[in-house]
Amino acid sequence: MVLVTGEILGVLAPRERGMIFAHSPMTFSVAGAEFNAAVALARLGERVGFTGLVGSNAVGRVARQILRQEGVDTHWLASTDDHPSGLYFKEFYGLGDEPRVYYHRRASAATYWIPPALDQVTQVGWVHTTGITAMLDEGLRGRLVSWLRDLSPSTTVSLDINYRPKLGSPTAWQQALRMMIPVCRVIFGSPAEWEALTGTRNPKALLADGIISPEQILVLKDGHEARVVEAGEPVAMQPALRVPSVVDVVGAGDGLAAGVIAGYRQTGDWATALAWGHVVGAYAVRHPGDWEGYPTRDEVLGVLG
Ligand code: KDG
Repeated sequence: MVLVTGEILGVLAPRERGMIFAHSPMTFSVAGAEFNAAVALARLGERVGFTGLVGSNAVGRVARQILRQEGVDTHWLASTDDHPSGLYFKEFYGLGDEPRVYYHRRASAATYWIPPALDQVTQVGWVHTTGITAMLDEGLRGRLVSWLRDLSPSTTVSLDINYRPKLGSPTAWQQALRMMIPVCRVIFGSPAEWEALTGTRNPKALLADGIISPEQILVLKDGHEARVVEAGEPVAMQPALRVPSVVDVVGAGDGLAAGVIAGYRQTGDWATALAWGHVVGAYAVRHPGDWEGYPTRDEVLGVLG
């Protein structure tokens, strides 16, 4: 089983491209990088659970409904009346593919999450989280890092860096990653994220500088290709899929990570895992919403033939 942890947010996005203005018709959904990954993993046939804390507002209620509908185990998802779940606005405006995002998440329910006791996660073989969670709150980060450190050595821990400059300065991100990286085995990140946060995108330099260790696996991804690097050496590479047009890029990276995790767990082969990741990322960008367009396992296998 894969257990995913992080913050679940409400998402408000206008129905049409353009700036949000008075009386803009809006759609409401829930997302968050780790929520997205959990949905993708479930669609890909993994047994998945989500651990986190949601408010007892509409965000928490809808999140629980969606996770259950998608087949994600919500047994480890707690609710609180004391703090609301966070929200974000997504506004498609301007020339680029990336929307503008506005966060409303300070001191949200998620920052008060208490990790499950270790004897409740003995059947978990893989734990996935992202740098976003580590950046939300210092206390949360401390609890997360010590929980990850105390997990059984047979549990693989993966981290998607998910650099979001709005959540803190590069220095604050560097501090968070210095704590997170040593407790993770598989680290997803784009070459641009590594460069912004460490000064280099070269895996050998990351090793030489002691930022990563030889036992760690890097999944380097960008819009063009993805690579798996072990002990500084590339072990697999796959070019990204071409898509006719991009509708919404948000959630593509989470889907790619989930595709790689599910693909690796189900085939044991990194090149196949990257191919799965690209199909999930390609489906994601073709549909509005963070996670709504993720494919099922059968759809992934259908594309790959
Ligand atoms: O990767 C998708 C996330 O960016 C989105 O769901 C919101 O969690 C979020 C964040 O911090 O940007």
